Amino acid sequence: MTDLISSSQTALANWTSKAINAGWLAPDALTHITALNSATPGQLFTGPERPLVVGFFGGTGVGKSSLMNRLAGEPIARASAERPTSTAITAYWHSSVRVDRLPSDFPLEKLKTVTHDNASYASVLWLDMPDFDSVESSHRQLVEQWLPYIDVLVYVVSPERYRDDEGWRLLLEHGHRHAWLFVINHWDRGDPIQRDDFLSLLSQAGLSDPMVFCTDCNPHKPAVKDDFNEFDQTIRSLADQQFIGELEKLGVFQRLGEIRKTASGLEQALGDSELINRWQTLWQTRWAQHSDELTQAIEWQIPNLAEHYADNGQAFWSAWLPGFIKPAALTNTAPSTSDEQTTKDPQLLDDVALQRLDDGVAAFVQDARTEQVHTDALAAIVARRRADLPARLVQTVNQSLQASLQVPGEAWQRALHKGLGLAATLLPMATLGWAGYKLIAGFAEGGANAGDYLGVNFAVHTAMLTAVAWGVPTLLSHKTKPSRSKAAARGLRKGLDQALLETEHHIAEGIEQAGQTRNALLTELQQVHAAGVNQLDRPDISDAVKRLLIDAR
Ligand SMILES: Nc1nc2c(ncn2[C@@H]2O[C@H](COP(=O)(O)OP(=O)(O)O)[C@@H](O)[C@H]2O)c(=O)[nH]1
Ligand SMILES: [Mg+2]
Repeated sequence: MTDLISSSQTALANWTSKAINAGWLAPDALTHITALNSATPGQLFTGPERPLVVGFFGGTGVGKSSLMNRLAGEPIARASAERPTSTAITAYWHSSVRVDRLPSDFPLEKLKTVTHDNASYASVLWLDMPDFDSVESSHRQLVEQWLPYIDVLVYVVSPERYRDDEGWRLLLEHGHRHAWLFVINHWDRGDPIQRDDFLSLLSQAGLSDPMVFCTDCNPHKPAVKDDFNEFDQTIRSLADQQFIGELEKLGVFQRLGEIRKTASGLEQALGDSELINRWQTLWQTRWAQHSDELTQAIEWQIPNLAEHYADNGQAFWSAWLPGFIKPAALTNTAPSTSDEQTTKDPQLLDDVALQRLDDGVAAFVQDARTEQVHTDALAAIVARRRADLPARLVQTVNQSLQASLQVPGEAWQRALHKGLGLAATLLPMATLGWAGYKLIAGFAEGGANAGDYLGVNFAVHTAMLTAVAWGVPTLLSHKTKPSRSKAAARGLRKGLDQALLETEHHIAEGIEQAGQTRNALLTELQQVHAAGVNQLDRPDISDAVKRLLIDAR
């Protein structure tokens, strides 16, 4: 069972490291898991049977050591009016008990062991702990180190000091990890009203029917009538293997519960199932605003750019080749200083435009931070995608520009222009053909009316007609030639619209991708649970045990 705790803890730690590396959890998330103390009392012993581990815990001078001495029937623990009485843990156990698995980091110099041969207490291991409220912080450290190994905590108070803050803090913090018994010692000075008040405090802390014993352990005068014998009997009755087994199971269940609680805290740190949708909305809202600003930053350049690409012969001829406009001409990101011509070219994405692009993306990442979710994963994906954006934007605009320059004007304009161009070739040829026919036919008729096909008049008429047949369509063709700069401007605008839409999608895809990593991590966490914390059902607890537990279990 304890293997289940350590394997669950390791599996959760591995998962957490993965989530941290993926940028979905803050680097300190792992400390929550390493801070989990997964020890149980059973881990101190090797054998199948073990004693019940009972610890006395309470403030200075309340009489813990005196109580233990009284139970032992001999002065095993140092009890004294001097403060602090002890800096070590006094352990008292039967000589048959083997505590062979003490953790290696336990300070043995702070453990005083006393063995006995009292068979009626063979199944109890007593621990008298130093005062947790001592000025010495090492005392509290020692107490906290031992706490996970204790089944039953006997919280000893005095009639004057049962409202001890420090003890109460420990009770609330560690309460659900132990079974509890309560002793009001110094009962020779006690009053039943104090007992009732203490009971009501305990009930507020989650113990509705706690076992409280009032004792007088003053060794110097005979005890007043008290509950010492009942207390003694209760401990003996609890030191039963079934009860110990139940407590151990409960301890394992409770520690798995702590692992699960830590895990669910980490799970919540990944946000809820709507997180990605909200991020998408945030991005859309941001982009709606920033793409407008980016359009404005580019728009004023479009006439210049259109003029440049309409006139640029090289651009026109190389329009048939892929990548005819060097990216350097459209953006200043490529190193272009060596090329005089290129540096003078107008740029689609100048510094201002690039800054707008960055602002939009950065503003979104900032918006996403308001979600209380670690955004490193998102920021990294968005940054990678942001780096692609200028080249993608330029490519889309280029394609649109090329396409537009290849078909300038409207279809009818192009048809008319083409028709006129054809006419400028065909009509003069027809005219010359007609003149040639006249000449050959005249000769064939035997030279009569030679003036019709020879002579100055004929030549002048033919030349004039040919000139008109060529000149008129040529002129008209020239006049109807669709404007390349308009076509370029249209191509640039269309390309820009498309590129902005693509930019929105490119980042939205990144957000989706982040969401997929998140879902994969969550699925993996479910698998970690299935193999670990979900393996153990809550054990059945007898009423006798329930009475000693704080509700939180
Ligand atoms: N009057 C009275 N004195 C007690 C009682 N129990 C312990 N003492 C005395 O209180 C002092 C502190 O007791 P001790 O057991 O050392 O307290 P610890 O610090 O909680 O271990 C000692 O001088 C004891 O003799 C009690 O029930 N009544
Ligand atoms: Mg003591």
